[in-house]
Amino acid sequence: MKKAWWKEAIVYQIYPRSFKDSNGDGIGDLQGIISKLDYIKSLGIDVIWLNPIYSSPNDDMGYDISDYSNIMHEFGTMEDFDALLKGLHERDIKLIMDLVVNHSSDEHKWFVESRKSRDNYYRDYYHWWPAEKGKPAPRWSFFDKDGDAWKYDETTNAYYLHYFSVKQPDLNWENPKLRKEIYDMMHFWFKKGIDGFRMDVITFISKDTSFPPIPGKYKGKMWDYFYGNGPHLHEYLQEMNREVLSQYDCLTVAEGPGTSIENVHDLVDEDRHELQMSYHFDHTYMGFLPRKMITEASKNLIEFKKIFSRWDAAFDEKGWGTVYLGNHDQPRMVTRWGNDSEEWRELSSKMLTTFILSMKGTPYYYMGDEIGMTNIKFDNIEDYRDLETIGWHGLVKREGGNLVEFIESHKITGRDNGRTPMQWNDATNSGFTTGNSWLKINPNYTMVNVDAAEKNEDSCLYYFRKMVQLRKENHVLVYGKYTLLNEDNPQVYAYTRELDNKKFLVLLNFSPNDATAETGIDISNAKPMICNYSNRTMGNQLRPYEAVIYKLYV
Ligand code: ISL
Ligand code: CA
Repeated sequence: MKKAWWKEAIVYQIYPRSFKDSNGDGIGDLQGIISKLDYIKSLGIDVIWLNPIYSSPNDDMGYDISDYSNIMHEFGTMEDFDALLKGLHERDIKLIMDLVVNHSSDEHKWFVESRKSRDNYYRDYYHWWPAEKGKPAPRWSFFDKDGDAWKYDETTNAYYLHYFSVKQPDLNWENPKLRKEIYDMMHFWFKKGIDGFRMDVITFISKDTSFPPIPGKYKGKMWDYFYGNGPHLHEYLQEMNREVLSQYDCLTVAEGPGTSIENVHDLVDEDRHELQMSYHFDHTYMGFLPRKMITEASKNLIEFKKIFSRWDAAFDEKGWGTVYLGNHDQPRMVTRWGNDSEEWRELSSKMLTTFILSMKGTPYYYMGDEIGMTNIKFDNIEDYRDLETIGWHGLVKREGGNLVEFIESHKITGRDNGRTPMQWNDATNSGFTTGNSWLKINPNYTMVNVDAAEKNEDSCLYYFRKMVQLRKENHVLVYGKYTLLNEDNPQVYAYTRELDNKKFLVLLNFSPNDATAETGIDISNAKPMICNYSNRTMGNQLRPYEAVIYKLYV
C-alpha cells in the first residue's frame, strides 16, 4: 500500500451557512469561520472541506452557482476568502473546495446567454432539445416539483435538461469550450492555493446526448447508476487530470452516486489518472423508500457491517476508500445510527466517532458531530428550507399521499436536520448569530454546545480529539488490514486492524442493551487504548453503546 498524505488525513466538513455568523444577518459566513480557526485547529483535523461559497441565488443553498470565481455576497468577499485560506495554512490545515460542475445556476451568465437564441455562443454549454422534435425521452429530476428533468423554455421553443432543480441546468460536457472554461476556473482556485476539490455529483457529467429512453433495469433509485456511468465520464476525468489535477499536489474526492464496488476502480485507481477517492451511498440509503420514507431496515446493523466490509474489501489491492456517517445531505449521525435520547446521546455519539476514526479509508467528519448534535425533527413543513423536502411534500400532498408519515419520516431523513446552525454556547441563538437564524436552531443547544463540551472532560468533544490523536499516532488505524469478526451479531460491530506486528481490536455496541462480542480473541492481556466509558470492564461484555479499542500483543 502506497502511503499518501490524503490517505492519512482526517477531513472536517464545514457547511458555511450554518457554522458561524459574523454580522448578524442570520447566515454563517467566511469571517465567522475565521473567528473559529483556533477551535478548528484544536480538533486536530488536517483538512477542511468547505461546501460551496461561490455566488449563488441559493435555490439549492449554494449548489446553484451563478459565478464560479466570486464569493456569495452573504458569505463575504474574495479578501475574506484569502484571509481564511491563509489562516488555515498558517495552522497547517488544508482546504478543499466544492466543485459543482454537473450544473450551474440558471442565473449564470452562460445560461442567461444560452437561453436567448439557438445560435448564441453559449447555446451548447447546456443540453437543449428543440421542441419541434417532440418531448425527449423522460429524465428524472431529483428536485423538480413534478420529478421531470426537462423544462420547456419558450424563448427558443426548446427543452433544457436539469437533473436537479429547474434553476440548476445541466452543463454540456460534450462541449470542449465548456470543459476548458471549467479547467481554467479550477486553475484559478488552485493558483490561490487551495488543496483540492470535493466534486459534486461528478459521476453525472457525461450524457448520451441522443437522450434515449432509460432502460427499464434502472427503475427507482437505480437511476443513479444510469446517470453515474455516462459514455464519456472517464475520458473527461482523465482530461481533467491531465489538464489540471496532475499539476498540483491535491486531494480529489468524487461524490459518487452510481458507483459500485465493481466500477469504482475506474474512477479511483492510481493507474487510471482520474480521482483519488469517491464516496458511495450504500449505507445512507439503507432502509429508505422513495422520497426518503423510513423503514425499520434503516438501522439493520448486520447489513451495515456488510456494506462497510464490502467497500473495505474493494480496496484491498487497489484504490482507496472513504468513511463518513453524516454530511449536509444527511441526517445527524447520532440520530441516524446511534441514539439521540438524553440517556444515550453522548455514549452513542462517541461510539460512532470511534467507528469513523478506526476504519480504513479517509474519514470525512461533519461539523457539529464532535459535540453530538442531533436532528431537530421539525413538526411543520414551514420550518424546512430545503427544496428537496419542500418539493416532495408538495408532491405527496397533490397525490393525496400520507403527509403525516412524510413529516415523521423526514424527522429522521430530511436534509435540514444536518444543516441547523452550529451550537457554540447557551446564549441566545446558540452563539451562532445575533440576528434571526436562517434555519431554526435545535432547542437542545442549551445543553449541547461547544462551550459546555469544553468544560467537561467527558464530553463528546474531548473524546473526538482523543480519537483523532489515536488515529494519528497509530498508522495501523490508517493502513492496517481490516477484518470483520462476529459478523452475524446484530448488536456488535467488531473488527481488527493489523499492520506489521501491530494489531488493534475494535468493539462497538450499536445497541441500547448489554451485548457480548464473540470474537474468539483472548483479550485478557490486551491494553485498552480508548473507551467511551470511564472504566473499562474487561472481558467481551459491552455495556449499551460501549466502544473500546484494544491493542493486542501478537
Ligand atoms: O441528497 C440526496 C438525497 O436526497 C442526494 O440525492 C443528493 O441530491 C445527491 O447526492 C447530490 O448531492 C449533491 O448535489 C446536489 C446538492 O443538493 C447536494 O447538497 C449535493 O451534496 C445538487 O448539487
Ligand atoms: Ca452573516
